[in-house]
Amino acid sequence: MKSKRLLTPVAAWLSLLLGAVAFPTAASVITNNPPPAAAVNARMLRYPDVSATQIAFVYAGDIWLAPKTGGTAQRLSSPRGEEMFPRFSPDGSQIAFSGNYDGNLDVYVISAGGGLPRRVTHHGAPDRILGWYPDGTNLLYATSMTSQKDRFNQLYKVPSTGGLPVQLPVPYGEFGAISPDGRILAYTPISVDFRTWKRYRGGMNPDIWFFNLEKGTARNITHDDANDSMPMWHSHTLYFLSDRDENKRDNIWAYDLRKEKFRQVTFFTEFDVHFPSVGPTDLVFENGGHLYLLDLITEKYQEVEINRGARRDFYFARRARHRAQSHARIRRGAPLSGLVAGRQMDRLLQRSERRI
Ligand SMILES: [Ca+2]
Ligand SMILES: [Ca+2]
Repeated sequence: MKSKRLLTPVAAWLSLLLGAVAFPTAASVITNNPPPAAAVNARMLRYPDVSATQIAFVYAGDIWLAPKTGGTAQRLSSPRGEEMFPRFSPDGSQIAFSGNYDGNLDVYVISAGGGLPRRVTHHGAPDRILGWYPDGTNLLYATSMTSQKDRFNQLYKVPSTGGLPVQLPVPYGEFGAISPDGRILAYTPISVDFRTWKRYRGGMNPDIWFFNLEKGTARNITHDDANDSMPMWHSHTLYFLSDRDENKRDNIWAYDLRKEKFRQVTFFTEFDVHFPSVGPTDLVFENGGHLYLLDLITEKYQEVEINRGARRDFYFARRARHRAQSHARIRRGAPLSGLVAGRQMDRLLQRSERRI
């Protein structure tokens, strides 16, 4: 009995000791030995757009810029709020985006070269940027500010320099784009683009409509029970996203406006194409977390390689963010001053790069 009573406290003490030793050891493995850069999953590159020379995309809630040909990405925005849907102006000099800085989404415009963004919308409802008018001076966005219900959006036009928004004369709108001559709005009244549904065929799938802004007439273009969304104008072609192929996988499709015929452009079978956007000579989209660039002349596409240096930046960005923000002393209620943190963070990232 004596030995049994002795063994029990000794065993308990040993297990406590081992536990105390084991925890810091495990923690040190996690904090001091990050996985090699090649193993870091930096594929979450979302909501891209392309100009004549650059690709803008969102990673970890910030907007990044990379050369159109691939290479090292540079971070354009640093506030803690999430930015979405960067959209280049037609000349590529400015980027409109939606940012959530004080509890709801608003539209901002920032120079593609960096600096302070300019706030464009101010309503308490979420305002999701869709793109620029071809004139380069107005923006198209979707908002529920006058929907009287938050279950659907309507389309609005607003000057990129700010001002009173004007509602477009269609009852609902989720995604849309203005034709190069400014006469036709291509749009979807509803959307499943933020859903996780696969191979869905039902009443929530949108069709793409053409609304003639001069005549006030509307025409259903796609007439299909598949998802037809994200209309993008280029010359005499309307590109769009659709899961109308035999695999019911979202791919890029094209509608020839002169021949009035559809053709499939991309043929992904494993993952859906997400959130494509068109630029002057290319179309960019995300598939499986990677970015792809599609040449609008040849309609051939290839992955855009964001190089290892940038991927390392992404990894260290997670840890450097908090240190940089504390250096910058961002005041509550003034999150845009976080752009100052961007410069601090860049310096920390450079130091991190030198260490590895
Ligand atoms: Ca952000
Ligand atoms: Ca808003």
